[in-house]
Amino acid sequence: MSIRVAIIGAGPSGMAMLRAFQSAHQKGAEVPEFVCFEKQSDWGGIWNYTWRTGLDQYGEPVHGSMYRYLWSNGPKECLEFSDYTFEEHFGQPIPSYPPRAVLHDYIMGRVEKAGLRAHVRFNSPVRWVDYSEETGKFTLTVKDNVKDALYSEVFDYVVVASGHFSTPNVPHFPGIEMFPGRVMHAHDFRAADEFVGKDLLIVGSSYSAEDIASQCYKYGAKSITFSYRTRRSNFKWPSCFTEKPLLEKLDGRVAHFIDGSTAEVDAVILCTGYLHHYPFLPDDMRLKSANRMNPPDLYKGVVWENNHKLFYLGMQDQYYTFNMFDAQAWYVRDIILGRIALPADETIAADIARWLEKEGTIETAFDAIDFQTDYMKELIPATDYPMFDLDAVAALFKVWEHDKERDIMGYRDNSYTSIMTGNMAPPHHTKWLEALDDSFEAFINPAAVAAE
Ligand code: FAD
Ligand code: NA7
Repeated sequence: MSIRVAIIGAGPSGMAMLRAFQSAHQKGAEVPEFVCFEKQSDWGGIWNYTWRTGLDQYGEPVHGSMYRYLWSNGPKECLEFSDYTFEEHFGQPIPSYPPRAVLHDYIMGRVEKAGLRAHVRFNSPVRWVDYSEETGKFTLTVKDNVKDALYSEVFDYVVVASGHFSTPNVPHFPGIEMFPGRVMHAHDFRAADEFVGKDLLIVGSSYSAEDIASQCYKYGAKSITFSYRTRRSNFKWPSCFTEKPLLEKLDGRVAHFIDGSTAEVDAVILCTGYLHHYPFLPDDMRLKSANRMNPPDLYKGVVWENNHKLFYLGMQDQYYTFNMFDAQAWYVRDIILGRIALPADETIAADIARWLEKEGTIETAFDAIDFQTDYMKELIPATDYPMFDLDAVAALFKVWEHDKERDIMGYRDNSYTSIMTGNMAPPHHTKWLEALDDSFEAFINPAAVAAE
């Protein structure tokens, strides 16, 4: 029987794995049979917007955490594929901060062009993965949701690409059960419209908190009160924003904070992050991690230390995204193809320890950017993924951090030069704060939308 590879998830990471195999095949290499299992009815992962929350039509937990009006929160120039540029996809340079639908179109464009859809089994959540020491093979149990039937198949390698920003981390605060307004986690946030004219409490101080607060302000929320646990943000928020320390309790509509201050609010949005959650994996193969730059037990961030036929993609906290998933997928592909030989177990352990120690030295956002840049520098030269100027990407991430500090509501109006093509992005036709239509057409072809 030929070698078989199972990929769990057809989000950007799983799609990178598909593309990595196809790229090798295109260049004449013999590649194994690869099958991707995707629980949603389409690919694109978290970029595949769904209006649903809670459970989907088959009773599966809804994967999507993205909302309407989401625009990229980082410059597209930092995530561009080096083998498929934005210009190649759109036929022209486009502005630096596209809305979700535009980025979704871009990531799908590469795999559609490569004809990879046939490798994906949709509506197919992986329920369980077993590994047999005797045969050295994995057995995957999969649910075919359309046929409403379970089945099993055997594979030589498994690549876990199921994402880690989907299962909400939901802390409890005393009194929250009696709160008379809306309480939700960021995972279930879909549109800012319902919060027009409302006073909002947003718990958390990271990306989801800052972006959901910005969206709600943009679409007409009356006030935003942030509650941070560890650190307040560095941003200059509009005057209707307040930053408070940790929420202590809720008493009716009144939120009490640990410094003794209070605020009366209409709704609570918990932007308290996500759990690494792999309910289809047994303990000895399951990554247990917080959201961090260097998840444990993974050699080069991808190879499971105790079973070198099991891989994880995209499990790091992310500055780099799409091109990092590529770097990882190409690396994993080359291990499977026998182009990269894994060293002895002691060397693997020492390398994991080296990265762990390096992670311990991260103090600032710039340190984290440099850390992930160094990681990219280690992965890409090991494969034929087209190298690009990683120092330029790191520098751009730092410019982006400064742009946000300078103007949190206006940073998306900036334009940058593509590291891949050297071409400058045009400014968007409308300032982000005034751009209420986030559709693909309004962004790419506004003249046509205006003519309608
Ligand atoms: P995902 O996109 O989560 O895809 C995982 C896939 O696995 C999904 O399709 C899921 O259905 C499938 N799956 C899960 N479990 C199973 C199973 N048991 N069986 C079969 N299939 C399964 N990144 C950026 O670069 N720019 C941004 O602006 C940005 N904004 C973000 C905003 C939000 C709200 C969130 C949550 C994330 C954002 N990200 C952003 C980061 C985002 O996580 C990455 O861009 C990217 O989507 C990660 O890709 P992935 O394939 O690893 O995971
Ligand atoms: P992150 O970046 O993991 O941040 C989680 C936030 O939630 C962070 O501010 C945490 O504070 C806070 N948190 C976690 N638990 C608690 C409790 N118990 N109480 C109060 N605050 C808490 O997740 P995000 O959702 O912001 O971002 C994830 C991705 O989604 C990212 O890629 C974005 O682009 C979109 P801490 O600093 O740990 O004290």
